[in-house]
Amino acid sequence: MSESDYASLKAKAISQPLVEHIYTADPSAHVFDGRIYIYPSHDIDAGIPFNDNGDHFGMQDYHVLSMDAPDSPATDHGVALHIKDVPWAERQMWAPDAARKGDKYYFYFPAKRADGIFQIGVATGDSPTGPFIPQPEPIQGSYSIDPAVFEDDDGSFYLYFGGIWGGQLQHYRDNQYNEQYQEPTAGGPALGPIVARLTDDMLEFDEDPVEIQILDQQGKPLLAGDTDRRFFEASWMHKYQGKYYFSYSTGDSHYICYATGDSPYGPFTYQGRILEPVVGWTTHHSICEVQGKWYLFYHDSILSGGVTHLRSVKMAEIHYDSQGRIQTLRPYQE
Ligand code: FUB
Repeated sequence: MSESDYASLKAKAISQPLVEHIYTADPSAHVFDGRIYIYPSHDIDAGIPFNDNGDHFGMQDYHVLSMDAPDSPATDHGVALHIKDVPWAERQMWAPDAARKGDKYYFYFPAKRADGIFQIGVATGDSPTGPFIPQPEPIQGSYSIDPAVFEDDDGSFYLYFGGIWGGQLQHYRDNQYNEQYQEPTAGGPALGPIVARLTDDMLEFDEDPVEIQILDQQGKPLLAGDTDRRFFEASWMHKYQGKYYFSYSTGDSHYICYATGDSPYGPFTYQGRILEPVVGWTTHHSICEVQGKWYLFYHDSILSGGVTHLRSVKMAEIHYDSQGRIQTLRPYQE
């Protein structure tokens, strides 16, 4: 696409970047004490050539953004955690999330160890904007990418995670790593996201992680070849009118989809798309209620002129119909 194509898409975009002085992606949004806090990846050009493993996503630190209200400017609170301060991590700080329990904040993040394997770490702080102090080791039994933390109504916290291809989930079965394991063939059930309840201190898994099933309307697992609907990465969980809404990216088909269920462990039944494809290969989101309205936080690569690893976080209101179905957003007006 030419520069003028991007200019015209920018004009048609339903929302503009929340910040433009740095590139940000993978926004996980929460409201703490009435203020919106966004935990994004901090995209940089690390000079690493593009490949299918996503090595060009060479992020090294995290910033936290915050806003008074959906139409207010976003504040960048600076570096909240840097890879040089994480003893076990070597590179690629990908999509994070955060939670509050009591008066402490817990920041969950994936990164690669020196041997190239992704794990998930946790860092703690006294403020929603950090700084966050990392635990010396990753969460025991954690693997793959894209942690998303969800607090249920009974006060239990769950960590959802996983992503195929560069996120390495295809190399795991029953929580065991084997490089020989690959994505199932097209006619087999797709790999599901993983969930584990967290311990009371929020620092470990309280149980063995389990794979979540995403079913079609007939109750059959989505197939690996069903790339328009199967799970790829970018888990998110929210609750709406008592139902659990699990949402995710379909990766190589570039949709944000959702599935609903009656338990934080699923199974979840596929319902439809939340967001049509954005500019850039990746799509990643969170959903958060702010002042009685619901918002999708997402990203695209318009500001960088389509550079897939230089993205900008955005937000747009979403709407449910009377059946609890989420209306699909088109990120650029026709
Ligand atoms: O930002 C790096 C990776 O790109 C994330 O972990 C994925 O979800 C995708 O957005």
